[in-house]
Amino acid sequence: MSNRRSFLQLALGGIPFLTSFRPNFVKKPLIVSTWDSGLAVNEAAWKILRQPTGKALDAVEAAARDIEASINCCVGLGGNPDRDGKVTLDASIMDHQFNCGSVAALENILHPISVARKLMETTPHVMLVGEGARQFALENGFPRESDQLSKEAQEAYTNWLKTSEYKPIKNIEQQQSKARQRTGNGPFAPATLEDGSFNHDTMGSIALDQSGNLSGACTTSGMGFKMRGRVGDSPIIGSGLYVDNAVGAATGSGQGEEVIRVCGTFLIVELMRQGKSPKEACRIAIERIVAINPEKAKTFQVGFIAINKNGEYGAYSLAPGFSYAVKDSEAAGKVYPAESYFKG
Ligand code: SD4
Repeated sequence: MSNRRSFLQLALGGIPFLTSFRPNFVKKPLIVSTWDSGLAVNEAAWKILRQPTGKALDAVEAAARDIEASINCCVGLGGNPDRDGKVTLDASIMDHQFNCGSVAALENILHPISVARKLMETTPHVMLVGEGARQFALENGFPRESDQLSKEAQEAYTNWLKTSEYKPIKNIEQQQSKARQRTGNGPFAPATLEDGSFNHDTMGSIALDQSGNLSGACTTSGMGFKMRGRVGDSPIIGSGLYVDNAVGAATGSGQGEEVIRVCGTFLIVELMRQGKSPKEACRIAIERIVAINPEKAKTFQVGFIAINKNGEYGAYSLAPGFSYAVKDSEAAGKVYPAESYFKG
């Protein structure tokens, strides 16, 4: 998809010597979001992007808010809790001028993405965590929501407690490697959920508005049944989300620890700066993760999406199953399966 041919290339029948020629023809507006659920959030964002003055920043925030307000395993207060039964949220947002804001391990607040934006716009800071993030949110008028888990999350947690046999044990972290050998996942966040699906569905959205500006947002409840206080890639600028308005934007979903290790989205934007297409850049970042430990790479999922300044987009994942949703001015929204490094 990243290699969508331009109008000029199509008109000339895709003459090979023109394939690297990039005419000054930018496809905008455009929004790309992770997973099939990106389809719905793109629609929420489109109400803003279709306006001539609609801002990509407002659009990606609207996309994130849309899913934060729904019940699903992996985003918002309805998501799966940590292993102590608390839902802790991570989110980040970045605009076309390197302004960025993020919150991590935030509890009881419905819209972490808007807290991240508030932080970005009203303070000199980039990131707040835990109790400080919640205090900031409450002081800024975000209502405090209850600790009650959603019905779905309560069921999943109850099941997880059974199979993991988790009981809070002092210094359990020191026993992790043993436990992991015994159960495969031990007290760590499991890579897969009970039904076999990967333990994530983070919503990352990247957009290009009609003024040609890029922005991105990423929001998640993180890996279900994670250790208390664990922070993934999603709120870390350059890992779960990065935007450089001169080049492009990238975000992703999957096992955050592995994305943090390679500064995944910063890497993708830098690769696009060097001339790689969005899809190639995502693929190279995935290969970088595989190269660290090819055997281990078979046990988890990471999926990246990217767009560039020309409105080209692409994605690539480690394992099959990652998908992404695209909405541009040409078509109704579409979901595409991402190509993956491992084929089965
Ligand atoms: C994390 N990247 O916390 C996230 C996981 C994810 O839905 O994709 N969650 O590591």
